[in-house]
Amino acid sequence: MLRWFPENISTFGGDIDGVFSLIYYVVGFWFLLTEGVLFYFIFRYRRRSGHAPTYVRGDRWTELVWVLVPAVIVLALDLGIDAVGGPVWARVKEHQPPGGVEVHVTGKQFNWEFTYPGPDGKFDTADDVTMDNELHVPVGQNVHLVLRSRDVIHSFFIPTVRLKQDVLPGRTIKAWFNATKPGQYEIACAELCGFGHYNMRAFLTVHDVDDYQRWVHEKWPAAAAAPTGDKG
Ligand SMILES: [Cu+2]
Repeated sequence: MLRWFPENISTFGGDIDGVFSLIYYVVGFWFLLTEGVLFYFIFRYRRRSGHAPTYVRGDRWTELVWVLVPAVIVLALDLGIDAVGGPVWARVKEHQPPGGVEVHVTGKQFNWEFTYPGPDGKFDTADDVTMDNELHVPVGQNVHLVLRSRDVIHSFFIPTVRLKQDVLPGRTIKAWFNATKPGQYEIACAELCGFGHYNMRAFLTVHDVDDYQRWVHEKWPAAAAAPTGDKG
């Protein structure tokens, strides 16, 4: 695994890192090899007195092989990466596991707004609770995000959760994660969205279960008695 990565605190983060590492090592190996061969050839076949240059037409099989063999290698490696990445994509992006909590996220120049359903457990009602730049979730539960933008394209990025999702005006996009470790983690906007983009920063707080109940009790007292585990 790559040591310079941020800490992983998400259930699917290991899978994402696995695909990233595979691509990193495959591309890194071939990059070094091909650049090495390129510089060797540049040196080996440099201009020297007494050596006339050869005109290469590229229409003989021995010459075509230099194109066709790499093409087959690239295709094979692509398919190999697809074979590993496909199931991870299906698990993380195409499927929403049941249960947990739901939070609506709105990107706007230049804040992230997080909306909770409030005491009645329903969205788009008068008691919804909205906070700027603070996402609070319980540890070990599925967190369902419903992402919207009020103005331009943003990208919702929690590095430690290995979640990055573009947020587009006019569209509603779902995402989810399940955090494995309490703590406070950074949320960023990963799409250049205007002059305040650099400052479009929020924090994810992952609470242990009791702590989350305490936080909910503070924010919307009527809901404190209700058990978590139901989707809002
Ligand atoms: Cu943004």
